[in-house]
Amino acid sequence: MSHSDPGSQWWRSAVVYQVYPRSFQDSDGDGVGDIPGIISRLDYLHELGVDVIWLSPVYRSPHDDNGYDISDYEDIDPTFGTLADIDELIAQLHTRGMKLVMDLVVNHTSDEHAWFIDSRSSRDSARADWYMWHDPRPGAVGGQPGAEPNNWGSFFSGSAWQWEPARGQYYLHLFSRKQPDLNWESPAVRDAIHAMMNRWLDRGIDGFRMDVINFISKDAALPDGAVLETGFGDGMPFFANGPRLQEYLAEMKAAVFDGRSADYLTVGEMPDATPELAASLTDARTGQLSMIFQFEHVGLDHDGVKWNAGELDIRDLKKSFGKWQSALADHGWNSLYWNNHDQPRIVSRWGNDREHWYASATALATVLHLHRGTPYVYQGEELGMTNVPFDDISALRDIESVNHYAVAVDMLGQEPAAVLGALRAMSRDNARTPMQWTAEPGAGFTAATPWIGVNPNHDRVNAAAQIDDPNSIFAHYRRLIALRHSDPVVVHGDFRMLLPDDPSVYAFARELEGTTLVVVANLSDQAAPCDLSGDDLVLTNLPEDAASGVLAPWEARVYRSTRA
Ligand code: TEU
Repeated sequence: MSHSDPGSQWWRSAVVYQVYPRSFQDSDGDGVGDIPGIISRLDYLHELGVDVIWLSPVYRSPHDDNGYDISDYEDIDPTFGTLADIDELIAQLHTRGMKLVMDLVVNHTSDEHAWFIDSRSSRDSARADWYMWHDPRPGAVGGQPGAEPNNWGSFFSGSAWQWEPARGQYYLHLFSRKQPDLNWESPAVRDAIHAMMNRWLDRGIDGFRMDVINFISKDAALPDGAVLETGFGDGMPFFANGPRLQEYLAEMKAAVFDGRSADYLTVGEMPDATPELAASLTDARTGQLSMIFQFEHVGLDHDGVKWNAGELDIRDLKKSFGKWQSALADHGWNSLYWNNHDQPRIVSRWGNDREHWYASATALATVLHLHRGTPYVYQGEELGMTNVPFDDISALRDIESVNHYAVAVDMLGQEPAAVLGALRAMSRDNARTPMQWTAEPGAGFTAATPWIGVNPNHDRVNAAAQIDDPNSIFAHYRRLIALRHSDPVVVHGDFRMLLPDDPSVYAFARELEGTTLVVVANLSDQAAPCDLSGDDLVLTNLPEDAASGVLAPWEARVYRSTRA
């Protein structure tokens, strides 16, 4: 990523499409998606108009966390294909003028990575300090409850520490015990990661999405955190946005990107990042990343425990997005997303996937894509894919969901039906069911038994029913992407929030050199008064003529005005 010429930042006008490889397209009949399957669908993505694929991990992995537990960064897991397949994907994308961003998961590896096998073997091994090894609490007996170095809990339930008898020490795992955290204090760890990244760039990829990259610098004191309802401590204040984070990212930029003439897309996934940190990290003049994924908006409908999620007040959303737009307005850059493989489907979460499925999906898309920043489309979002009516815990696959159910029901004594209800609303599995290509059994994803069940509504919600329909959600996404590619105001225009206190209408303006776009969207099930408009109606999601002064439920409009 070069900062020498901000204009070279191609990713400011790009739209990124996230592919979750396990669920996108199966080509070899094993019920799991693969790289040849992705290649077979590139014309569909080119038709949609997206510029970049962000590919979730396809590296060798035991799949404890569906590939976010990597055992070899430089080989492809046989489930997904081979290195030759990834080279073909790169070539096929570049032939279409598209790009490939790979997932970089370097806060942790799999416990089956050669590095960890070496490190856990002995305190004197060549990689003894490559992971976060710590002695039991003073005076405690290692391996006994309460002897862990601190009280942090894992994101996937239980303690964040695992006892290793061979070393007489614990290792830290913020996620599953099969995902040990790397020790970024070690220059050898950083050098090995930089070398791996350089070899992937030399292979022809166009950037990285960096998994929980703001967790790589921990507070060396590893203090206990505030005790949560799980009974474990909240370590987030001590491992997120740590003291050496920007130093490590600057070192990575110098070692990997600066010496290259090309400009790369780098997006750091950063739970608990602040606008101030993001403004510094993404500053086109002095920053280290193109953009980050911040998590403030996807935390607005719950109290920090996503299983307690409730309704969203769009005034909170306007306040949050408005803050992030302002904070990064001068020299920074936002990412824009509703969905990814960790979030429930937006049309079910904040839209209305029953009475207003089409209108709410397209209204939410219009609001997001007309903000200043790079939009991300998660596979199936462009079709209005919905959450899944999981009827039993056995239908879920995600370690986070399965572990949560076990803790909530077996340890906390919560009602199974209530826990399943919370999973139906917020489980990551909602985003991970097979891509819905057709109405046939298997949804055109596979002819075999899929690794996770297909959403029963694929008979109605599928690509075949939409790609040739000008009034489909797919067609609306295609129009939004085309507008970004054709109108410089969408990419470069200043942002100004309007009607911040309106409980239903989300409205804002984008302005560039005398041209103004006004976006108005009624994000509610009731008609809403709104007299904002402009000279020309550029885009709308409802075919009826725009009645003045009132927005129908989930009606969205984009107007353009040009000052002489
Ligand atoms: O997610 C990190 C992260 O913040 C998630 O744990 C998120 O907070 C949670 O899923 C919300 O319930 C990244 C990857 O996107 C995720 O798929 C991995 O499980 C995780 O890191 C570990 O690699």
